[in-house]
Formats: sequence, structure tokens, C-alpha cells
Amino acid sequence: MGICVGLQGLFEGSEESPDTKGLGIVPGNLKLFDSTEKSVPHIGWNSASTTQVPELTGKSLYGLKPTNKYYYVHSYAAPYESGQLDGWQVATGKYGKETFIGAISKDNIFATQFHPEKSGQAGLDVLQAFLEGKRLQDLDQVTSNTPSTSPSNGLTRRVIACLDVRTNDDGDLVVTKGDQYDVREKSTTSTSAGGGGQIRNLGKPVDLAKRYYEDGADEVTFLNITSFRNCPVADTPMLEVLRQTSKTVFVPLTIGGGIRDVVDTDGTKISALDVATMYFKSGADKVSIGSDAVLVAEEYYANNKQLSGTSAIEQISRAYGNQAVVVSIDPKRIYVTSPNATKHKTIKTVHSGPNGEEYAWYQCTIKGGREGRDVEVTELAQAVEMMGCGEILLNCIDKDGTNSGFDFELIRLVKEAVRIPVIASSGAGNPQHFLEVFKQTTTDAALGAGMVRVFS
Ligand code: 1PR
Repeated sequence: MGICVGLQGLFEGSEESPDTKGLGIVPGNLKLFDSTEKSVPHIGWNSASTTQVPELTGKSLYGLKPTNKYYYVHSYAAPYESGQLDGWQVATGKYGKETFIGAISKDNIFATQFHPEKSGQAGLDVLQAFLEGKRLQDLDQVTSNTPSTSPSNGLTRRVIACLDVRTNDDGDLVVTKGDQYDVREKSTTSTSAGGGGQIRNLGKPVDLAKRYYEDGADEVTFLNITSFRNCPVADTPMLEVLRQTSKTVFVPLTIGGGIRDVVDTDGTKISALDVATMYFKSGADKVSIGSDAVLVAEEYYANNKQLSGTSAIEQISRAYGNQAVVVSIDPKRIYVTSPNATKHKTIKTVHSGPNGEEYAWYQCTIKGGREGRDVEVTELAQAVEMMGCGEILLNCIDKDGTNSGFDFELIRLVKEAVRIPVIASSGAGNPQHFLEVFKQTTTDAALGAGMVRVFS
């Protein structure tokens, strides 16, 4: 059984590396998805349907169910036309106008382009069927069901649960939540070094991640918002959080915070790639880079858009593929009276500023929003796309923790600027806000963090 690149290797070759031969067990070549009208990589929940194979009518191939959704993350795929692969049983997905192979089988070979180990119960059933040698079962014996929410391009739009994790004043690792990035309770009696009240505590990271998974989150993201400066990198508590979480959570896990070149407590230099490798080995599927991305984008523009080849984004995407690298952007609105009042790209906003300003630009920040830089949000998004980032996690400091809905103007601006998927973040307060952002923008996914405070 092959999974993802394990399926791709069975083919004769791939546009990804034209000089490298595949095993040639399955005839045909893999092609890069067309990104003219859709985001690439293809990330998210899509079908693996056997409905076009007459001999599989009423049957399930290794637990696959045409109505189920499975988790895919890839840029190259095997295009499929009916009748093209004589003797092979094929399950397909559709992305925009392109039909591609989602799973393929013949004799004792089975391969999936999607990740069954990240596809919730539906995926676990596929693995179980393979392990038990249940090649064909009656379809009605396959019970798992994934909800099929309105697909865009065949791809379901993802709902992501985010956990901002840090140590509280007692030294415990907790899930917290900021209001415009301030994670301390508003308090008049100041008890802590930060000047506000206690760090908000929503619960323990591993327990909460499991709860979100069981409640149906399509992905879980951990943002480590404290740097554990006195702790050797290999002992970072987030590594253990990932190890524990991946035992019970079978959807993709992203980890952010501190993904950069670091100097360990004993003075050893550790590259961003090595830091990311530790996280991948502990169960992360993607790493998310924040501050470092802004700083390398500044260098990129200062050097006439020359790529250095050495940035964390480039190192990690070269080794693990673009789909493994997310850039988390923390922009905030700067209001101006007219587009000429700044050199940056502005929007005309329907939410005017404190002094009635009708224009704004989005300034990128670093260090958890504490330091604004002279980089505008689409400049950053385009620079990191060039470097090999596969997805943008688009926060919005003005909206964070307000539970007042997403910033559509920001999301539209960034979606228009890049071809990679965008995750809308900040402001979700209720399920309706997710429906609205999917209706009002073309965002590929939407993320909520503080909502749990409203519903728990
Ligand atoms: O700079 O690479 O070390 O990464 C640090 C990461 O930690 C960044 O992704 C940055 O966004 C995040 N971060 C740092 N400080 C804070 C803070 O809150 N003080 N939080 C922080 C990020 C934003 C989102 C939040 C959404 C949705 N919080 O994670 O989950 O705004 O919230 P909502 O649904 O409650 O409105 P680096």
C-alpha cells in the first residue's frame, strides 16, 4: 500500500522531477494542477469515488465510500479519463475541471493519493480494511461518514481549530486566547508581570485538541506563543504535546511559533530545517512560520526580489514540499486619509477609521504583533509564495478575539494576490461567521480559536 507520494512513485514519472523515473507499475505520468482558477497545492477534503467503475457498483474498495471525504495535500496528481487504465480499479477526485486519481488498486496493490491516517474515521476504516485484506465489501457495511459540506471546486472548505499555547504564571502549559493579541484577563488589580490579570486559561492543549477533533474540526493548529528560551530545543514542551495529540487526533496538525534558525541553550546552532524536522517527527504535518517570514521578505525586496535560498521557508519547503510550510501573517490596519498618504497598497474600506479615514493598508507585524514593520500584507504574501510557502494563515490583529466576524476586506485582498490557499483567521464568534466568510470570499479555509470561550 502506498500513500500520497507512495502512490505517485508507482507511476512512470512526474512533472515534479522529469529526469527521475518512477517504478512504472502503473502507466502514466503525474502533472502539476492548473492554478489559473484554483489554489495549488490542493489541500483539504475531497472525494475518492469509485462510481465510474461498473464492477464496483454497490461495493466498497478497501472501505472507500463515494460519499465520504478524505484529506489530500499535494500539487501533482495523476489525471484520469474513463477507461484509461485497463485492469486497474480507480477512485477519483475532482478539483475544478480536473479529474485525478484518488486511489488505485490491482491484485495486491493499493495506493491512495489522500492521507487515510489524516482523514478521521473514514480514513481509519480504509487502513483497517487494507490490514484485514477486505478488498471488496458491500458498500452498506461501511459505516463511517464524513459530512459533505458545500464543496468549492470539489474541495470542501476547511474549518480549522486553533489553540494558542503558552505557559501561564504558574508554569503550566495552557491553551490561552488573546483579545487583539493581549492574552491576560482585563483586571484592575494587577497581579502579574504583564500588568494585566492572569493569563486566560481555556484548558490543556492535548485534551482540547482531542475535543475539537471529536467535534469535527478538519484540522488542528497549535501556535506556541511563548518562546521557551531556557529550555533545550529537543525538550520543547510542544514536541510532547504533538506526540500525545497525534495518538488520538487523526486530522492534520500544524505547529507554529519559534520555527527559525536558533541557538540552543548549550550554544549549538540549530537550523530552522532541523527545528521543523523535530516537529514533523513528533507528529506535525505542517509548520507555520511567523516573524521570520516578515524579516526574510524585507531582505527579498531589498535585494531586488532575489531569493537567498537559505530562508527557513526555502529550506523546509525544499526538504518537505511546499504543502508542509504555512506562513502565519499578523497584519494590522493602518488608516490613512487617501491612497497618496502612504507608499503602500491601500483599500477603500467600508469600516472607516477613528477619524473618519476611508482608506487603510495592512501592516505586517512580528513578535506576536508587538512590532510593526514596513511591509504590506500582499507584499509579504507574494514574497513567501515565491519562496515556496504552500499556504497562508491570515490573522488580523484588529479582529482577533472580538468574536465579531472575519475581515472580508483583508481576505479578499490577499486571495487576489496569491495562488496558494489562504486560511482566514481572527474574529470568528459563531458558526454563522464561517458560513459568511465562505459565502462572501473565496477563502480556502477558516479558523477559529476563541469561539470555545463563547460556547463552553
Ligand atoms: O513569530 O514564528 O515565532 O510565530 C508566533 C506565532 O504565534 C504566530 O503565528 C503568531 O500569530 C502567534 N502569536 C504570537 N503572539 C500571539 C498572541 O496572541 N499574543 N497569537 C499570537 C496568534 C492569532 C491567532 C488566533 C486568531 C483567531 N493569535 O492564532 O488564533 O486570531 O482568533 P479568534 O478566532 O479568537 O478571533 P513566530
